[in-house]
Amino acid sequence: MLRPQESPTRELKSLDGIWSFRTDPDGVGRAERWYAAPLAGARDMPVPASFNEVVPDAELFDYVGEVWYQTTTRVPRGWRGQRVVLRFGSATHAATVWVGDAEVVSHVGGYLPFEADVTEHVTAGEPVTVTVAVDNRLSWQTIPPGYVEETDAGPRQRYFHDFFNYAGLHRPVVLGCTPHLHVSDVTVTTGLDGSTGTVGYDVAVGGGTAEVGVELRDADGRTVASGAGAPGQLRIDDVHPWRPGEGYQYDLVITATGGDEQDVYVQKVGIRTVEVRGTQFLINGEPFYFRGFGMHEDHLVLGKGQDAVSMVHDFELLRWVGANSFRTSHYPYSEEVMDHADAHGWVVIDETPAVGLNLALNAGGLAGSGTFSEERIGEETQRAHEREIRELIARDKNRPSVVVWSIANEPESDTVEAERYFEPLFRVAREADPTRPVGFANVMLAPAGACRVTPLADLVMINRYYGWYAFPGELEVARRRLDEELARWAQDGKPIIVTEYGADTLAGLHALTPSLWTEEYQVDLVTMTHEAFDGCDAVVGEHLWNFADFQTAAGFMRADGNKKGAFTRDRRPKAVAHLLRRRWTGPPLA
Ligand code: GCB
Repeated sequence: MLRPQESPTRELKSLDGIWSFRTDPDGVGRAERWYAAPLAGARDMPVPASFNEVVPDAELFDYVGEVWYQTTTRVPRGWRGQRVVLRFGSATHAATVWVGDAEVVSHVGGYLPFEADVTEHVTAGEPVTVTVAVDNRLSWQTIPPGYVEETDAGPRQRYFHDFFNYAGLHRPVVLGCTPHLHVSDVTVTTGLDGSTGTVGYDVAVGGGTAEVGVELRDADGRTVASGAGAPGQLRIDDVHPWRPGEGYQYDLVITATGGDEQDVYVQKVGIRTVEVRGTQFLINGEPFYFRGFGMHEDHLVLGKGQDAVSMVHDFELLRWVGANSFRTSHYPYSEEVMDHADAHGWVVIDETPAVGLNLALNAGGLAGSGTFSEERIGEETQRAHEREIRELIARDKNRPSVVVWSIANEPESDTVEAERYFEPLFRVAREADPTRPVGFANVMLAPAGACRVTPLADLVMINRYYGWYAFPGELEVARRRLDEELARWAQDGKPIIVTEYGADTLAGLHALTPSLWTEEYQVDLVTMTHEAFDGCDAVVGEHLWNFADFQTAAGFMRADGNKKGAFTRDRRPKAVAHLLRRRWTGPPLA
């Protein structure tokens, strides 16, 4: 799905700001046609943001069900005769949208965009009301999964992943116009051969047939190659590649012309290659070592709301600490984050929202029961998972920053059922994008030899908590076990990225003797872990868990959330951040 943009033929109007908002605990809004009139009893709610913490109200914080958002805007009068599209960056986890009293689109999946052609429901120059019912419920059929339990105090959402179920309109909402004949999609693939670069492109057009022409312009606006026809291949001499740390991008200016209409869409292109060769991970043919974090879209009050200040600040902290990469744990991040990564040379492991597919973890009373079964995670969930993979790749396929698709985090992976569940999903990912390696983050419960899903992957990605969940306080034993496990994985002959390691740490808690939760212990554990990585050639990456402390569901394992951050939730460095900075800004790692 194309990212909306302004171009010579396209305009955008942001619908971000204060919307009317109300909850619908009795689930009557649809029957009562709340979209057909101003929302009664509504309060103000900012968009984009999670709704959970904006109001100090425990019921809203833990609310389960549909909430309603409504805004009125005026369609620019210059849009007469144009195709008008309404687009949401995301709605967590499901949404139905009305324009006036016409239902225009429904979408399931909380972290990917969707849009509706609303041309026939709007009039240029006239006001229009947009109403959205957003459902934050997770079920056995959703990705991520969960279930709603009826308790004496009302419904409670249960889920198996370790981050708070923030919900709402988390990302920008825009109204845009294009000509009726329009560029509807483009796929680019890039190659490098010495100083020559190639850009393959395939353009799709909607609303009629068109002649397609493309021009590739460098960052100074000079045309360096051009072509005609919807699919084609461009050759660029003296190419300026996209590199980690230097997000050089060209503009592919696409022009579609048909009848008396013309559309222009500009696709950014970073020319780079990605390859797994033996135990190496190569970007532009050179070995790449991942330094960075698993992260979360998580901020005080904003929850998972996209916010430019927080986003740029987080990237500046990543830069300060010497990171070169991150994983979008455990769901696709906003397109604003991905644009920034492309433009500044961040290397990204792009993850679907398939987290919590493992009843051996965080499953309370269900613990240990079979995860993959028709009553729980069965074919319908698998179809939802497949859709998430397809939609993620459709959104991010042209992004140079994305070098790996991670199709799940810590699923059950040591059973025949798991292998059966995942085998077709790897195929889906590879069909949708034959150019990037595909993997998933393996859980400690399925070590080398026992994991039946990692053999399906192009690389080994493991989350390991030696010294924390395993051998807490016993760093010597932890080190031996970690060495042994890394050596076993190395025998697979694939690169290993340790996608999580770390320790919960309360900023400001100190001790002279090894003591869990202290800043010293986090430093000691991370030091021990790095020594193990440095002793294993197949390890090509280290992503500490987590970049910053983050909110979780309530539980006795968590102190106001997960505290494994290198930074606190308000982005102050813990001692470990300085350790990472010394390691990551020192001489390059092997
Ligand atoms: C994991 C999960 C991550 C958790 C983390 C932890 O393995 O992938 O979502 O937050 O462990 O801190 O327990």
